[in-house]
Amino acid sequence: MDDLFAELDDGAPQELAAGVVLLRGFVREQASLLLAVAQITQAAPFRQMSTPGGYVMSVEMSNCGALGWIADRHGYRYVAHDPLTGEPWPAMPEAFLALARRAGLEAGFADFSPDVCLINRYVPSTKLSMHQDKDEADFSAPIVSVSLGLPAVFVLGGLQRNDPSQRIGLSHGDVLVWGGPARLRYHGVLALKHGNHVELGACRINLTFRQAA
Ligand code: MD6
Ligand code: FE
Repeated sequence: MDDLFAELDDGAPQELAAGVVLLRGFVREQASLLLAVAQITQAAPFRQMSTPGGYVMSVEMSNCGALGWIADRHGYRYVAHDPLTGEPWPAMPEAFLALARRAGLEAGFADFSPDVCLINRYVPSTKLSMHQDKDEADFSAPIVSVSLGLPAVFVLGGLQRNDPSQRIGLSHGDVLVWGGPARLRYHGVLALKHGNHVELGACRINLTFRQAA
């Protein structure tokens, strides 16, 4: 698996496929991002959501921003209030917005203006099944995905569920930007391996920035 993480890392953006750009080690404010995640999830706690099909997702989720992504037995959608607390989602910290814009720009997407940050928490054996991100109003905006903590294997499929897939190792500080012709590609995350991250312990946090409205 190590070679998944071993691609040349000279700090330059790597276009892995049309519209998929990997920015290795792009995050330089890890500690403040993690502090903000702790504050956000104090107000809007991590929770496991249920799918319309009745499965409980193993990933724990929260959100910040004007909208938040939720799953429940009625479907998948964006809502302005946290159903757990009835309160608006916590505001998106300025540092989140700045990071997402900087990453979008670096990957060739100017004017990225996310209104949602979905926060995903993985512990060992947590996985995310193959899916498309298709609950947003406008697919012209990219998605910016920030990985923190334990490394994970991201599976990048095609536009059809059964298309061949490739695997991408994502480590602490890596950012994956994803848009244009790739915007509706299937993708998922393999079961997280056991490990201990110096800052996060046995945990991976993913921040997924989207323009939903
Ligand atoms: C994760 N990410 O990395 C889950 N979706 O934990 C996603 O589902 C995702 O990273 C669209 C684009 C990039 C992503
Ligand atoms: Fe996704």
